[in-house]
Amino acid sequence: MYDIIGDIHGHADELLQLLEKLGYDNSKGYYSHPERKAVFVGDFIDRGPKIRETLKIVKGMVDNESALATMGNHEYNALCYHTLGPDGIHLRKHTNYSTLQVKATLDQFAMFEKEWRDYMNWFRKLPVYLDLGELRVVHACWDPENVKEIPEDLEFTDEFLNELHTDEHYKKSPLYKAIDECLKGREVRIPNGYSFKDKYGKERYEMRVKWYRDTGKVRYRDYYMEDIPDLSGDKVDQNYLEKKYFYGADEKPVFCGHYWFSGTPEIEEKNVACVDYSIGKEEKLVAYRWDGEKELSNKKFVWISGNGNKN
Ligand SMILES: [Mn+2]
Repeated sequence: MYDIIGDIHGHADELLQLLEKLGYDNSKGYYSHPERKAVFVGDFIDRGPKIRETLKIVKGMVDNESALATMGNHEYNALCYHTLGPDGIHLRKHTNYSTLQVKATLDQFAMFEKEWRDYMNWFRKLPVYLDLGELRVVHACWDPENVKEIPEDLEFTDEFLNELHTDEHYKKSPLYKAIDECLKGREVRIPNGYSFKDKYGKERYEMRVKWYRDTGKVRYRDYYMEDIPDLSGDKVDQNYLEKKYFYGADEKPVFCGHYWFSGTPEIEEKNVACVDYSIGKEEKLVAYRWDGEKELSNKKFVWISGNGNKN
């Protein structure tokens, strides 16, 4: 059975505490559990104080088959940040914004360039999603149509990343959109000229949505990841949705990270749970202890509180 572990963002101390709480130990030279496997949802890097240690623990477990891992948008962004396009400019441009996001990682690897390159080569092979029979794991959003678009043996080589950034693919091909939604979630245009400011203070006209809510019934407050007070009580205007599909109640349980949730971990739906409760902001590093159940339960969350958390 599996323990699904949320976004770590360089918080290796809390990761070790969580693994110990879950009954994993280091007796084999990597963390393992006699009966269970961990599944990491990605976002190992950026922000936190111990990124190298985090990668060492996670990769050590994956290499020795005591864990599986999916790619997060931060690993993907790191690859693009370091990959040159045909014009000699990086695929992820080195703006103040993108550089701020990767600063902790760059600083901590400044003296360890080869080690960083080796980890990036490992990122290239991380799967975008994991379908484990009765259980699904993806960093941000599961949509069966997206999953079908993505080849199982996909590797994020320089060539492939460059191909994704050509006009033919970038922000428009089914493959690009499938990878983008798996890693970053579904975003929809906000109606009537409304916008909001993200956590970096950047003005956003598209909203991340709860892709497992019934788009025909839901109100904005239960669909949008951020509140827009003027829209909150209205039913979602389906004309603004590129896709009306949502992850239905009869689908297999799916786990994601990515959304910087706060407070006490709770399932999102009977078959959907997010395990990112913002250890990147010193809140909680969360796991879900899955024992094969089709209906998920709030009782199965296990977590470690970060320094910024008084709970
Ligand atoms: Mn993320």
